[in-house]
Amino acid sequence: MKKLHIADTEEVKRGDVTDVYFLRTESILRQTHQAKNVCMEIFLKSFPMPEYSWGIFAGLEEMLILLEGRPITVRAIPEGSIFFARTPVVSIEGNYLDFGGLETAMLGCLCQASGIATRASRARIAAGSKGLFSFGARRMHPSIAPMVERAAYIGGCDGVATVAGARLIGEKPVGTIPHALILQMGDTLKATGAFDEIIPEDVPRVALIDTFQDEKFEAIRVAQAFGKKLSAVRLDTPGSRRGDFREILREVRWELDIRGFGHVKLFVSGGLDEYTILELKDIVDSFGVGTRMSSAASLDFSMDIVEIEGKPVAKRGKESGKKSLMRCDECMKDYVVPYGMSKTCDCGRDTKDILETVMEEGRLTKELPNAREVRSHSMEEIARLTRDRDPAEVLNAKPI
Ligand code: PCP
Repeated sequence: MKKLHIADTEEVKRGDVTDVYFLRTESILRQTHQAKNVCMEIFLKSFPMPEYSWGIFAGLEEMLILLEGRPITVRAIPEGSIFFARTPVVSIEGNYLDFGGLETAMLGCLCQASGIATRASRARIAAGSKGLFSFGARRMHPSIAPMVERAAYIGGCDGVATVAGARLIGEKPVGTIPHALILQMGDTLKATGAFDEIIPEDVPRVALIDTFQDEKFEAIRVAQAFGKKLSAVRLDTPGSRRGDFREILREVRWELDIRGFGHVKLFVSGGLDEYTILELKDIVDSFGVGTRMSSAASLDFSMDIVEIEGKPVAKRGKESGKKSLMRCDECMKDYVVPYGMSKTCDCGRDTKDILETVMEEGRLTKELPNAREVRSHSMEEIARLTRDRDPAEVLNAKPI
């Protein structure tokens, strides 16, 4: 059977996904016996958008899978942590020949996942306590869908849509009804009725109401037909009909409420991001976010030598020497200091080094947290960052 155009785990671990100049570097270092024991740091020079002032670190678990068994030591901030530009998120020590050739793959694990997790966290902050679901796997290569949805979940999604993504994070997949079902059955009520008859009872009954008719009248129709059984109506209204989407949603809410259907929630999808969520969150109960989350801008981490044989050295534009990243948990402020140095926060509190040793001589120093635990850590960090602050200000969004 033909293979998809992807590199499998073995090929990536073997170093096949590497820029060829690293292979050439390795052979030159071997033949000249010039390979050195180095300390390399991974950090982000700057965020891709001016609105971003922090990110959510993701992809560490996959990066460590690539490094397992190699005689190196890794310190990293915990997956799911908030991080800032120009702060080291990973520090690796060992002989360059034992890990240097994996730079391409290691950064690839971190850049894309952190980009998605960061965009998801922004949607999380915008949505507050409203439902937030990852609906964007269809916009990315199918082979990475589990990674994409794990990152979206870590960033703050309450659930994911693909079976493989849900399996990876240990949750049940979440979904409603596609237009394809309604179009083939010819009517929204018929399709919702068939769903209700055939799909197990523990799956919420969510009627998609933008296929044929005006959403207001379809909402009334399905609510009258299904009453208490109806959990929500989903509006995936196409751009050509969207007009003032907020007004449409407000009207649907009004019409449902005055007829005693206050229990029917509003579920929205299509073209959403943190900014549209901010505009709709006071009316909408759940958001399904696809493209803007799954294809979020990659965060361009780089990996640079900062020590050679224990002596500080770095290229121009990069501070040399092994570092500690001292965080004040109260202020969520970080201080980059020479490794092992203590630092008191400007607020007077102690700080602690959040670059924790996670791998020694190629073996994990502790069991890695599962996806749910990583997400919990991320939610705690976001809560600290956003405490007593307006979501729009945290997101550097235009005030609503
Ligand atoms: C899309 C599908 C996804 C939504 C929109 C993601 O609608 O419902 O869940 O949209 P986004 O990528 O713009 O955020 P359709 O493409 O109409 O698909 P379907 O009929 O299967 O719902």
